[in-house]
Amino acid sequence: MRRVCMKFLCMVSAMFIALNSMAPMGLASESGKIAKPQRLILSLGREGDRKRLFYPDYFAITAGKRYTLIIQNPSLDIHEFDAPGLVASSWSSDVKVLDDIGASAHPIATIVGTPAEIEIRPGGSVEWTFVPVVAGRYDILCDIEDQSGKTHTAMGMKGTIVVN
Ligand SMILES: [Cu+2]
Repeated sequence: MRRVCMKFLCMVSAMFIALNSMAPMGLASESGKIAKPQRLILSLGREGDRKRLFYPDYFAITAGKRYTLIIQNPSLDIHEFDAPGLVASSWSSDVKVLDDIGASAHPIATIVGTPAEIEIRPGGSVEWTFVPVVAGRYDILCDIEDQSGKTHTAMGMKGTIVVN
């Protein structure tokens, strides 16, 4: 039993090391320069509203390609972007914190590495640059609770990112 556990642990840690240290494939273009990431926009609610929804609630992306997911909160409430499965199976470059939404936004912090959970206040945005490595279907959630004690996800704020 112990041996099996050790084997499993070794396997998991080898996968973790591989994910964290590998130079993601498919990044270099033929000229040798690193390809620009494809930009995707995810909105946490909509401007001025209190709906508990992601817009859009579905993305299909490709393993091995580099993406910048722009997560913005134009709504009146704080929201989260949680995608634990996707984060664990992706190579993360960095997370930029911006002071606004859209073209006038300026980065005020850059966190190098892997985001655990991203919480964004109204009027802010975050840009997560990553390469999905493992194909699969990953949930996106918002664990913020309303006064009722229900999470936003329980109220409908959920989505899916499919990695092909
Ligand atoms: Cu929320």
